[in-house]
Parts: sequence; C-alpha cells; structure tokens
Amino acid sequence: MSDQAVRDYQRDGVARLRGFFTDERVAEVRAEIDRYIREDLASKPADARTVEADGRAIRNLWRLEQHNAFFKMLAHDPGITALAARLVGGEPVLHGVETFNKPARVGSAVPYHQDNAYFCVEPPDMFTLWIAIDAVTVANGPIYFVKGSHREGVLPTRPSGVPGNSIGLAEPPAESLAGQFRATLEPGDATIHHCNTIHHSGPNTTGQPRLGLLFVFAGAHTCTNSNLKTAYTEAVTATPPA
Ligand SMILES: O=C(O)CCC(=O)C(=O)O
Repeated sequence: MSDQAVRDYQRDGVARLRGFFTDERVAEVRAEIDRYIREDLASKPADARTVEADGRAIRNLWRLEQHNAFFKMLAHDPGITALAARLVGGEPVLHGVETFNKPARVGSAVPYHQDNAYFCVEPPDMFTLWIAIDAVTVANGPIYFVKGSHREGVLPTRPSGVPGNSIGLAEPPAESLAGQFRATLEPGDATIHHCNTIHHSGPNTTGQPRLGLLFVFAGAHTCTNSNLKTAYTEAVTATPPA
C-alpha cells in the first residue's frame, strides 16, 4: 500500500487501492464463494448468512474465517496483514471475513451507519478492507463514504430493522451525496475504511451483481465499550442477521 493511500485514509477515513487483487486471485475468490454457497452453506449455522427479501439470494456471508479454510488462509496473506499492521496502530487481530453480495435486481440497501456501532471498540483502531470481486459501478450500488467523519466519534444510533445491518445512524449525515466519496471499483480494486467512517449503499436494481469480499482487523490493544455493546445487542436481538 502506498504512503499516499495511508495519508488519504488518515485524512478522510477512506482510501481506494487500485489492483489490490490480481485477476487470478479475483477468479479464485469468486470460484470459492460459489462453491461454498453451493456445497457447504446449508450445513452451517443460520447466522453464517443473511438472505435478501426473496428468501433465496445471498445478501451476506458471515464468519468465513470460521467456516472456510480458504478464506481463513487468505486473511493471513502477507499483503493483507502488512496493510493491517499499518492501519490499526499496533498488532492487528483478524475480526472477521465476510461478503456483501448485492445480487442483481434484488440486492438491498445498506443504511447509513458507522461500523463501530457493531464492533464497539475503543480506541477506534479498527478498519475494513473491502475488495471488489465484481465491478462496482454508479448503477449497481456503490458505497458512499462521508469523508472526515471518522474523527466525529460514534454518533447516536437507532435500530434499523434491516437484517444484516441492524443498527444505523439516528440521523442521516448533513453531507450531500455529491460531496461523499463514491467507491466505484474495478474487480480487484479495494477500499479501506475506518470503523467510525459514516457510509451507506443503495439497492442494486441492475442485472449486474456487485460482490465484495471484506476483511476486518482491529488492534490487539482495543477494548469493548459496554455502552456501545448494549445498544448493538438490543438492535441485533430485534433484527437478527438470519
Ligand atoms: O457493501 C456494502 O454495500 C456495505 C458494506 C459495509 O457496510 C461495510 O463494509 O461496513
């Protein structure tokens, strides 16, 4: 990762990394996700996935580091751990490997939120590496990030009622969509975002799926904030992921 990307991340709470995965790696990841869904997912606990409103299409795969040896290994790829070590201000610890599939036509929106309302850590030394497996276009539900919002702390939340994204911001941010960082990406490109950076994405009404693979890391020195955890537990109990 370039020093410029680290500076962008520190200033904006988000940065884009072009060509993070090779075409070969993208193809390998896609094949393994397809195989896992087809052959393994039915035998995993219900909270290993969230489905879309049609009851069939996969919205998210969760805890792949627990359920899948390929993704557990991939999280320890030196290119990924070296990046994590630069961003968490200490020893990086893997928190999770997951997907946001945003399938064609039925892919649902992700409400405005800060990841730390889910992760509940202090200090907020935690981030997500989001790798595009499909192209992310203006039309198929790109993520929009509010630049600089990672410096605002965790803002008031409310339960969202959205399976897979149970807690959102109490109020949408003042920043217009046009002023936000729109993460359009080619397959293999990635973004990194801080756990306090406000972001959201719209539905996918196109015929092109928008699959992203996510790795989440925290600094080993982070602790749980019990107030945040209480709010999150209430929200996820009201709207479980599955
Ligand atoms: O992929 C998306 O649309 C949203 C992802 C997200 O909320 C996250 O990475 O924290």
